[in-house]
Amino acid sequence: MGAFKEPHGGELKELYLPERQADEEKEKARDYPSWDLTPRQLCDLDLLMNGAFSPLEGFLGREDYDAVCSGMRLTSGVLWPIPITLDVSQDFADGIEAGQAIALRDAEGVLIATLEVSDLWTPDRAEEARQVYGTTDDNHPAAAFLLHHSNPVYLGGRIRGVEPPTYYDFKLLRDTPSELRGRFRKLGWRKVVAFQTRNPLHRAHQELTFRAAREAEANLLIQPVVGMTKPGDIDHFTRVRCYEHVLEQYPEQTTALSLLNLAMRMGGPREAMWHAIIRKNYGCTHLIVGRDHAGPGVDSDGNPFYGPYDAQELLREHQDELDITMVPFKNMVYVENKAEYLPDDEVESSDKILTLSGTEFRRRLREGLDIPEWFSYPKVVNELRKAHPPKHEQGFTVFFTGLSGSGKSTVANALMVKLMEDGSRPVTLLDGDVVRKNLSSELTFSKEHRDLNIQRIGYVASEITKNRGIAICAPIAPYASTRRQVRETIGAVGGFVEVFVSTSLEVCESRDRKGLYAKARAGIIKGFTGIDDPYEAPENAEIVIDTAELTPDLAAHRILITLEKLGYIR
Ligand code: PPS
Repeated sequence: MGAFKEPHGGELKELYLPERQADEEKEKARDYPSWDLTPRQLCDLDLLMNGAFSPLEGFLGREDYDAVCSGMRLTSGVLWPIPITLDVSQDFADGIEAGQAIALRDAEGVLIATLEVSDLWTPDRAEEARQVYGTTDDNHPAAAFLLHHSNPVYLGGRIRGVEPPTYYDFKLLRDTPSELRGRFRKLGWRKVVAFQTRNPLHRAHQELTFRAAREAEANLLIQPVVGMTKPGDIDHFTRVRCYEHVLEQYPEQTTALSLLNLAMRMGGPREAMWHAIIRKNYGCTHLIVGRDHAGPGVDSDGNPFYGPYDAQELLREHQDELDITMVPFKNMVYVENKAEYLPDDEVESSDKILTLSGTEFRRRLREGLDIPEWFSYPKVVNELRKAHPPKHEQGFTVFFTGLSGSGKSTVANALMVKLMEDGSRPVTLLDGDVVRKNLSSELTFSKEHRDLNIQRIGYVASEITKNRGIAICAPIAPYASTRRQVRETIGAVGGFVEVFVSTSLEVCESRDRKGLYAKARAGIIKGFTGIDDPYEAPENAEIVIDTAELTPDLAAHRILITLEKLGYIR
């Protein structure tokens, strides 16, 4: 069958052992040194074992690695653009020798595969970044990964697959290359155009993909990446629900959806080649390649890492050898007077074009504003709105900090009651004293324990915030760096508003409600904040309140007004 000619002149390399041998391997592996796979290694291993990375039969050995980095080919001469390597810690590598087998396990300790180590070496990872991605700039996700997060030693060798990693989500949409080839065969799809994506699809995408397939007289495979994409991308759960809605828009029997557990590198032209090889392995005959395919964004000087058409050019150069056809992505625009999408080179000068930039789309989504139907499908917009609610439906944390006796708890209580009266979301108060009695009951007031206490409060608050509730925290939190960490953690999942209760030490000490300042001055309590332990005042708190000047009621009211201004309440 012409359309299903095997890639690289060879067969699909599935690396799974037959069942009996897999059972024996599991037994043997009990005595092997065991490596816990990182999320990225698990994605790579999954696609190695299921044949998506054919003709690779394991993690690259040193010679293949050098050849791939410098010349985009394996030592056999076969094109392979991205080094697939197993990076391990120095400690782990110190106990390993070439010729030995190791166990590769997932985060829960399940044996996924064993590796017959043939090579063990310390690569020059900066050189790898330069050769493969053309940069060592930290803004490039793959270069930053190599320079700051990868492990220093690489192990190469053949893989013996024991069991595929378990994924509990969208099982019916996850296919191995042989499953997908089988489906194409069964459906009689001799030509298949693949579309790679890591973003939600809107109407323009539906139009361009369908047009690409029609022009190639082929069927269409939407194959989005659900492994690892660019940091900051929309989570794959939301995206896949969106893709399922978009699938309904294609004529029946023309288009399939299948998820790809790929860990993307954002490697531009080389990554486009890699995507083509993978799609070929999945039985596709064409791949749509857009402007700046798998682009990593801009470098620290604001310049793009790759030219917008570099990926298309590289793939065009190698498409015959790879035996997959590159289909350039057409820029589709909505022509209002014709009420349809057209490629921009087919637009006439009298046509009225409507556009909505990505930035404007995200702003409207964020602020709950109208998104026109010509731009996207209502069901898709609805999914995205659910995942990214406007600010007044997002969770947030109000984080009080200030000296003991500054009035944090009183104002925090008043604020809690007012927010409960408003009733928009559930409210939890994590007061310093109360936390110390429960969550942190075993902790002292040493620097380490205070940090741990604040980290615990931050963790609970971030969970509440993520789940769209309101967390009010009121510890002393005397150290700026710990507060910064908490701000970062919570800011990534919702709102964070810091309230500095700036009531002076003199006032706090004169109040001395619990008599603790007197004890601290007398040396009975050691390491008391403001007396013989530092309080680092915040420099960029959203709100500053001095309870010597404001009643708790007014203070809480001021915070409410700020929350309203910031858009968290209405
Ligand atoms: S911290 O630094 O954020 O972990 O402190 P926190 O958990 O908010 O606990 C502060 C309350 O503990 C009482 N207390 C002390 N505070 C400061 N320093 C020392 N050494 C200390 N020992 C006990 C004090 O009553 C604080 O209560 P508040 O509500 O802040 O007045």
